[in-house]
Amino acid sequence: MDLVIKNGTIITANDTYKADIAVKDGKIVMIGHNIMLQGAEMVDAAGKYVLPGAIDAHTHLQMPFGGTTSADSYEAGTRAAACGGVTTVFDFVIQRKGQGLIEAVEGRKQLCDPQACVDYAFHTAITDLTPAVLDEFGASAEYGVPSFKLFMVYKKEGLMVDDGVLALALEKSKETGCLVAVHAENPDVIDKRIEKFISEGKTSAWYHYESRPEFVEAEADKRAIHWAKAFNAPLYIVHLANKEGLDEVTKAKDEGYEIYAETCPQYLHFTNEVYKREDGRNWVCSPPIKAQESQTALWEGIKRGDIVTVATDHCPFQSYEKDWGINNFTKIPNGCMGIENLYPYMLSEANKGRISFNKAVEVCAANVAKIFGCAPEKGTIAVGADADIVIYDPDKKFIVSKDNMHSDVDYTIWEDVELKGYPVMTFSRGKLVYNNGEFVGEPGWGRFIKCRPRK
Ligand code: DUC
Ligand code: ZN
Ligand code: ZN
Repeated sequence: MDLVIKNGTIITANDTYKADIAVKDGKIVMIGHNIMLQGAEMVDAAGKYVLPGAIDAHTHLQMPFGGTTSADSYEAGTRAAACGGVTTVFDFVIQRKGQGLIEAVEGRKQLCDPQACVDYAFHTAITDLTPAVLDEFGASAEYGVPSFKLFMVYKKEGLMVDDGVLALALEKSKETGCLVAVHAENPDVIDKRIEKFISEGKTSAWYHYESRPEFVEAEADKRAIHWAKAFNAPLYIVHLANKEGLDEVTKAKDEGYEIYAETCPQYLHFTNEVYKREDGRNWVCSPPIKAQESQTALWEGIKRGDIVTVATDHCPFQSYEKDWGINNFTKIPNGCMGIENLYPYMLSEANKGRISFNKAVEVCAANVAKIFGCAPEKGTIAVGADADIVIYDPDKKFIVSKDNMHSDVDYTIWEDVELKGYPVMTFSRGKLVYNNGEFVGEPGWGRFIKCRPRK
């Protein structure tokens, strides 16, 4: 036996109970009372909560974007993940024009493998849906990547696909047990609004929000849901940030369609007021953070179960890169950080009473594993599961600052946010990777997780 975690309160998506956990060869092998094993390392978790590691379903590590590359390498991003209790990271592979799906994934895997400090999996963002790529859906699923993202925006950046492609992908995903995810915003309306604001000299970060407000996202959510319904195909909407789109998700789910909505901590904590700040560019991401009404609706959506996952869209840039847009919001690289803040923030909200701890575990871990095909090994604490475990001190006070974060970025949008409770240890397959403020893992430890297609 390698490790015994004693006296803690175990919290999964469904249960809360006191028990000890025994770990061997990276797996949970026993859960019970008074487990005493010779030679095993003992961790006393009395007064602490013992949770499954979070799974960040949405990251963009070292991604070429916005005229640069996102600032966290695979090493820095997964190091920060470990320190925030995230033990599996789903990163986006961007398919280049003419590239095959598996070819694209293998290229990224080579980059990630020696760097990853926690386990990782991929979704592929399809930018060039040729007949050969469509035929590769099944093979990609067999390879371990059964989920694809389609950008309904970023036309000029060469990432966008049109509705025809979206419809084809949905139809094929249904046949092959894959899942299509969308970044939903309306590109034409955005482009015209940007043109107008720039011509009027309206160049501050506030006009990033104004160029893509609630209705721009809602229209695309509705359109994507329309196509998913037409093919009776499952659909996952990434980073949903607006109330009207969420209402459409609720309606479709009530009608029996398999529609999943994800939101992000930045949409749950901040409102569009941040874009009025002098440093508002630091919060520029797409879709932008919306008004209070949407934020309130997102929390209600989580409680009702219409938003099923919370993930980060972690895509940070250094402050000098954000500064490119001081005088023109269109020059700000889009993206925010959150990989180290996701679980501590959601657990803190649970600790403050907004949601239950079980709900926080459900949306940050259990549901992600189920939806993307890596349950029951990931996302829960159970015999046979990977020993991805977070020990959480509900009494620890923590104020976020760039100085106590572990990524490579020189600022954080979460600066000065006060959290009630904080992770004190993270285990990745039984190995201690974070201990009381310090990263103690190693690059290359993380493994590629092969996800399974849907039945
Ligand atoms: N949105 C961002 O803000 N950054 C990366 C990609 C995206 O869709
Ligand atoms: Zn996106
Ligand atoms: Zn994204």
